[in-house]
Amino acid sequence: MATKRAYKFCFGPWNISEGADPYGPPTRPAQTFDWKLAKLKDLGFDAMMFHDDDAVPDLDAKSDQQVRREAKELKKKLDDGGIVAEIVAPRLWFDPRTIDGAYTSNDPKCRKYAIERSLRCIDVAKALDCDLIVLWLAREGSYIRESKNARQCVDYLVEAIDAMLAHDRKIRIAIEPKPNEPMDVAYVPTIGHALALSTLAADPKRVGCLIESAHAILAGLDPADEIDFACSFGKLWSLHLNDQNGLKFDQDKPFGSANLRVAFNQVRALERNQYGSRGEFVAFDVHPFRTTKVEHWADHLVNSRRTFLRLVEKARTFNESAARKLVADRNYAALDQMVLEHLMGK
Ligand code: XUL
Ligand code: MN
Repeated sequence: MATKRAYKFCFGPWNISEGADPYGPPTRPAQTFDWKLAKLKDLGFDAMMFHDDDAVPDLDAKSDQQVRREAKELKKKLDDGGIVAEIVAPRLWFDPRTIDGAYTSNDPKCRKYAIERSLRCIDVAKALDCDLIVLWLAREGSYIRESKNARQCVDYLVEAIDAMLAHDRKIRIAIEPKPNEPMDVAYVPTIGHALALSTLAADPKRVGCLIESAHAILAGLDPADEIDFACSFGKLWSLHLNDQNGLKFDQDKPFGSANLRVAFNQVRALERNQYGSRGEFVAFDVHPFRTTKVEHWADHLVNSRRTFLRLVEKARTFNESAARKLVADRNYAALDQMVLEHLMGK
């Protein structure tokens, strides 16, 4: 390996979650933002990712001036701790106005709200000195196919993206696709869709993507191939590593927890594309298990980073020339076993 790059890591306040699920209440007490930030620093992570209202709580109820002031106060707190804000994402799935979609709602007043909220999210990002906005298009899709016009919805999405690009000439947008949950069927389910959408934007150079391992798996894809695909276009600007055990609810398991080989191949793809060399971060969008005790609250983050770094070692010590010979000989049985032996420690 010619370059031995170091990676930079981050997570969001929502990744120290309290354990509630649709069937039961929290299993751990709520913690303050300051506690979470202190934890992030103690664990030696480099950056924090934010939703707009993680940065400025209850932002819809506040004036523009107040939002900017609180964002600046947060910036100072981050600076004091030597932590940067990696991304800011508009949370467009909680408000009653986003019940039937945000940018693609059938109601023009709701679409207007979604765009205005996104512009405020950009103001928050600017105050945090962050130029990357993440769009997880949570409710852009349908529960009932006939309820929306999907052709029209593509135009709505482009309109919203263009409004954001015009609001600030410096910001970039990374679309985070997910095929389902909360929607039955999402309009932007894969990286191919995200990148195709970017070509319709007013300034396609400023629209890229974020890959989340679990979301790719939910789309029936291999996240490593999604990484290579996005990197072929120079569009992988952020990353949510985690794991997912098959096609069910979005699990956000620790990285490598369900399928170590799929995790290995993601790391190999990141290595060959030199992910991180242009300042990109590795984020873990992972959650503690519901059963996790308070004293083990951040272990899923520490474990994900540890697994990632162990797999970087594995990728760097993989016998590439032996693998190439097996490929040339079309001896994929031996190649398959060689990968397993390598992962098992030989
Ligand atoms: C949802 C998800 C979100 C985004 C940020 O599945 O991954 O946490 O990463 O809005
Ligand atoms: Mn995510």
